[in-house]
Amino acid sequence: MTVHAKAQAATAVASAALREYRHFIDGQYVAGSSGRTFANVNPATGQAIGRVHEAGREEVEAAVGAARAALRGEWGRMALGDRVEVLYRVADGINARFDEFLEAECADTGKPFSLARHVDIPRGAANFKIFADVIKNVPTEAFRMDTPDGRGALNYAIRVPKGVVAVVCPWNLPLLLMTWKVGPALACGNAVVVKPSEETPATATLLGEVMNEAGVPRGVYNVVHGFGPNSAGAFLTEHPGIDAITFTGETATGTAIMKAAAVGVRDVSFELGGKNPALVFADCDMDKAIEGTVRSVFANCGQVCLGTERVYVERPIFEEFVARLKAGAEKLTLGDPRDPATSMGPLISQVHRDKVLSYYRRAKELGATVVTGGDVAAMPAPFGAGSWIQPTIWTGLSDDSPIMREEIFGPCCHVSPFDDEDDVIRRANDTKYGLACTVWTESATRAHRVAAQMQAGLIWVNSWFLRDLRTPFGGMKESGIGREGGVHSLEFYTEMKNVCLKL
Ligand code: NAD
Ligand code: 6OD
Repeated sequence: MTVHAKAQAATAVASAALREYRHFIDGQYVAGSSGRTFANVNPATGQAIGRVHEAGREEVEAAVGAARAALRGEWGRMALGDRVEVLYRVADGINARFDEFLEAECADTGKPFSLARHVDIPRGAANFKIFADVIKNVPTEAFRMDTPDGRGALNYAIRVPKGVVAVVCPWNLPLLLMTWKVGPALACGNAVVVKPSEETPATATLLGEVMNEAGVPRGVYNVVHGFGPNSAGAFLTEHPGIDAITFTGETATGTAIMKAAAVGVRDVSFELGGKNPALVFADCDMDKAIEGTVRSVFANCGQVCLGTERVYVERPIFEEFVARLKAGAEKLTLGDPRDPATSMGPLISQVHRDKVLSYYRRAKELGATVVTGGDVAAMPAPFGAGSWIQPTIWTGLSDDSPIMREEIFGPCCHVSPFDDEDDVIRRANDTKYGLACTVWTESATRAHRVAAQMQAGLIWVNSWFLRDLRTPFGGMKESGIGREGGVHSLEFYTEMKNVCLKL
């Protein structure tokens, strides 16, 4: 791990005037009626960079009311072709203000600009474009049926929007994950009320301006800020005017939201936690496996739900793999998020760092061999008060250790040897989660055989986080409910009505 001695332009972010984040309701920025605000902190510096208004029930009521009115108004009547054009303009609007989104996302998360420039912001725009294309091209189903009079009947299905959709988001990929849900929701003709994470209010707020500039009718896109329980998140998901809830975040939060959704029998789509395995076979291309595993463990400082936290390596290559993974981790450069040489940022907050550090301590207590890392990362000014942490690799723990069973969501993994394909599949599947998995092998036969047996919604062979947005995305077991992506998103964001026409 390298730490940059030079501390340059991030100071500009830290010393800039405090931004104020208001709710975006009915096409306008509004302050909270309670007058309550909370601090928005840049995790790279630990400094407050903004104040965020906290929504009470009153703002949630106004946002849901605005969304319902939008459905009754111009948006509800808009022709599909016009809606598609509007969504293209939203995508263009994000691209036109690319640098503003980039600044805002990196200030909220501390992530390297190089990462957000290539992943978060372009995907924010693509999420509108792709779902505009999907809705434009989706066919419907029709059945010609026989009837006793010989004249027959024609059945055809019509898709209609669900209504007002609550979109509750996490902090790790704020714009990417929010638009991944707002894009298809709007493409299908719904109106949304978004609750961004309390840690990352900026890009959801900025998107309100883009929506207005793109000609999205007021009330279609609303944002309320605040926390989860007894705050905006709970007020929103409990609101009877919400027709469906789409949520990305922790499994425990999903459980609470599902209880709220039960009242009124509202539909849910959940992308939740993971404890994802990597299976590295002796017949892999070692260079590819190392490069991919370094990314899947450490990208975004390990704060990716799809990231690898358990690595299983076939015994003949175990020692070499661990040595090369260690070298890869130690090459990561922590430093100014603006510096193109920086490859790893901080964790999202001191609170999250405390949680990750508790696992670092626990691993040592349980007798793990600390291959590299294991502690906070000491950083020079102005990053000294940021939530930096060392990339960490362990070996030597058993499969039933909490390090191997609980989601840590930090830049760390445990590497274990294995001897037998069937046995490693069993061990990798022995978890309550089922989100993602990577398989590293040059044998196509093995790749198919193993992929077929993995209990995970997403299986990458010789790659990681390679995304085609037309494909089904989601988790098995406690990693989620439902699939989004391509036409699968339409299943959640629309209701289908069957029309039976007697001929
Ligand atoms: P979180 O569950 O703590 O919070 C997510 C959102 O839910 C926030 O906006 C929060 O304010 C809100 N919230 C919290 N309690 C709520 C409640 N009772 N009612 C309504 N809203 C509530 O998750 P996080 O810490 O922001 O994100 C990290 C977690 O998200 C990790 O577990 C990670 O695996 C998961 N995640 C999953 C995916 C996926 O695609 N499966 C993607 C990203 C993150
Ligand atoms: O790429 C996506 O569509 C997606 N939902 C990614 C999730 C990443 C989790 O942190």
